[in-house]
Amino acid sequence: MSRIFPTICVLATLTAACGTAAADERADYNHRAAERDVALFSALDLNADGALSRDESKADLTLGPRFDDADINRDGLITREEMQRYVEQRYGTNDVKVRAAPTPR
Ligand SMILES: [Ca+2]
Ligand SMILES: [Ca+2]
Repeated sequence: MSRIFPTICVLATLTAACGTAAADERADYNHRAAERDVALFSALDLNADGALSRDESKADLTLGPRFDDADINRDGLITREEMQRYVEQRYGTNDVKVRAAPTPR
Protein backbone atom coordinates (compact mmCIF):
# COMPACT_ATOMS: atom_id res chain seq x y z
CA MET A 1 0.00 0.00 0.00
CA SER A 2 2.74 2.45 0.91
CA ARG A 3 4.43 1.84 -2.46
CA ILE A 4 1.25 2.19 -4.45
CA PHE A 5 0.23 5.57 -3.05
CA PRO A 6 3.17 7.56 -4.53
CA THR A 7 2.56 5.91 -7.89
CA ILE A 8 -1.10 6.87 -7.76
CA CYS A 9 -0.14 10.44 -6.88
CA VAL A 10 2.26 10.66 -9.82
CA LEU A 11 -0.34 9.25 -12.20
CA ALA A 12 -2.98 11.65 -10.90
CA THR A 13 -0.61 14.59 -11.36
CA LEU A 14 0.29 13.51 -14.90
CA THR A 15 -3.35 13.01 -15.78
CA ALA A 16 -4.24 16.47 -14.52
CA ALA A 17 -1.33 18.01 -16.44
CA CYS A 18 -2.38 16.24 -19.63
CA GLY A 19 -5.94 17.45 -19.18
CA THR A 20 -4.77 21.03 -18.77
CA ALA A 21 -2.54 20.80 -21.84
CA ALA A 22 -5.39 19.36 -23.89
CA ALA A 23 -7.71 22.15 -22.74
CA ASP A 24 -5.10 24.76 -23.68
CA GLU A 25 -4.64 23.21 -27.12
CA ARG A 26 -8.40 23.17 -27.65
CA ALA A 27 -8.70 26.81 -26.61
CA ASP A 28 -5.86 27.75 -28.98
CA TYR A 29 -7.49 25.82 -31.81
CA ASN A 30 -10.86 27.49 -31.20
CA HIS A 31 -9.24 30.93 -31.06
CA ARG A 32 -7.47 30.37 -34.39
CA ALA A 33 -10.66 29.00 -35.97
CA ALA A 34 -12.62 32.03 -34.74
CA GLU A 35 -9.98 34.36 -36.19
CA ARG A 36 -10.14 32.50 -39.50
CA ASP A 37 -13.93 32.84 -39.72
CA VAL A 38 -13.77 36.53 -38.82
CA ALA A 39 -11.10 37.11 -41.48
CA LEU A 40 -13.24 35.23 -44.00
CA PHE A 41 -16.19 37.44 -43.18
CA SER A 42 -14.20 40.55 -44.08
CA ALA A 43 -12.53 39.01 -47.11
CA LEU A 44 -15.76 37.69 -48.62
CA ASP A 45 -17.77 40.89 -48.12
CA LEU A 46 -17.00 42.02 -51.64
CA ASN A 47 -19.43 44.93 -51.76
CA ALA A 48 -18.30 46.14 -48.29
CA ASP A 49 -21.84 46.51 -46.98
CA GLY A 50 -20.99 44.85 -43.67
CA ALA A 51 -22.94 41.69 -44.42
CA LEU A 52 -22.38 38.48 -46.34
CA SER A 53 -24.89 37.38 -48.90
CA ARG A 54 -25.26 33.71 -49.74
CA ASP A 55 -23.52 34.35 -53.07
CA GLU A 56 -20.57 36.08 -51.37
CA SER A 57 -20.19 33.22 -48.91
CA LYS A 58 -20.04 30.65 -51.70
CA ALA A 59 -16.56 31.92 -52.57
CA ASP A 60 -15.25 29.91 -49.62
CA LEU A 61 -15.82 26.18 -49.46
CA THR A 62 -15.77 26.07 -45.65
CA LEU A 63 -18.09 28.99 -44.88
CA GLY A 64 -20.65 28.48 -47.61
CA PRO A 65 -22.04 25.22 -46.17
CA ARG A 66 -22.34 26.87 -42.72
CA PHE A 67 -24.26 29.88 -44.03
CA ASP A 68 -27.57 28.85 -42.50
CA ASP A 69 -25.93 28.26 -39.12
CA ALA A 70 -24.68 31.84 -39.03
CA ASP A 71 -27.73 33.51 -40.64
CA ILE A 72 -29.67 33.50 -37.40
CA ASN A 73 -32.77 35.37 -38.62
CA ARG A 74 -32.78 33.54 -41.98
CA ASP A 75 -32.96 36.71 -44.07
CA GLY A 76 -30.27 35.59 -46.51
CA LEU A 77 -27.55 37.84 -45.06
CA ILE A 78 -24.99 37.26 -42.34
CA THR A 79 -24.53 40.57 -40.55
CA ARG A 80 -21.50 41.45 -38.40
CA GLU A 81 -23.64 40.91 -35.32
CA GLU A 82 -24.73 37.47 -36.50
CA MET A 83 -21.14 36.50 -37.33
CA GLN A 84 -20.00 37.71 -33.91
CA ARG A 85 -22.68 35.63 -32.21
CA TYR A 86 -21.91 32.61 -34.42
CA VAL A 87 -18.19 32.77 -33.61
CA GLU A 88 -18.86 33.12 -29.89
CA GLN A 89 -21.26 30.18 -29.85
CA ARG A 90 -19.34 27.88 -32.16
CA TYR A 91 -15.89 28.42 -30.67
CA GLY A 92 -16.74 29.47 -27.12
CA THR A 93 -14.63 32.59 -27.35
CA ASN A 94 -15.57 36.24 -27.09
CA ASP A 95 -12.11 37.73 -27.55
CA VAL A 96 -12.21 37.63 -31.36
CA LYS A 97 -14.19 40.55 -32.72
CA VAL A 98 -15.77 41.03 -36.12
CA ARG A 99 -14.48 44.36 -37.39
CA ALA A 100 -16.63 47.13 -38.77
CA ALA A 101 -16.99 47.21 -42.51
CA PRO A 102 -14.42 49.31 -44.34
CA THR A 103 -15.57 52.70 -45.53
CA PRO A 104 -16.95 52.37 -49.07
CA ARG A 105 -14.78 53.99 -51.72
CA1 LIG B 1 -21.68 42.03 -48.69
CA1 LIG C 1 -29.32 37.38 -41.13
